[in-house]
Amino acid sequence: MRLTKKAAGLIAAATLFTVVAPAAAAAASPRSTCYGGRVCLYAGYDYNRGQVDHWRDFVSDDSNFADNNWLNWDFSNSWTSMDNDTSSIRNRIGCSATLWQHPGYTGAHSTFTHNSNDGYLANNAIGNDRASAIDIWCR
Ligand SMILES: [Ca+2]
Ligand SMILES: [Ca+2]
Ligand SMILES: [Ca+2]
Repeated sequence: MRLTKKAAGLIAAATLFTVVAPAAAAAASPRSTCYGGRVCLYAGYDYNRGQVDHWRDFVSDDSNFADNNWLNWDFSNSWTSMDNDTSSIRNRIGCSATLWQHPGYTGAHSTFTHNSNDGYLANNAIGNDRASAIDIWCR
């Protein structure tokens, strides 16, 4: 006689995965996003893409950049002067903003309307690495 073995398998599919997406390391990305209510200036072309992320945002006029340092991506002080170093701009302040060549709002200048972006200031009147003041029309 032969015995037929029957294997009864019970598979308990206790496969319940609770996937908690880890908080994205937002701090690791450049500050190329400019939030509402600000004008954002960048030390490099193209909002610092692929470059050292020195940036700074403004909510009101600043007549002289000589006493402003760039911020790092994590908002820390870069200890690098932002005077004569702006290369691109995003405007989200809600009105136009003008960059000026010299402190006190004089010299060559370029105006950027609300919601505009310019990743290459070399072909603007203000030029590359020349801005020393910002005039925000509505503040
Ligand atoms: Ca620059
Ligand atoms: Ca330009
Ligand atoms: Ca200047």
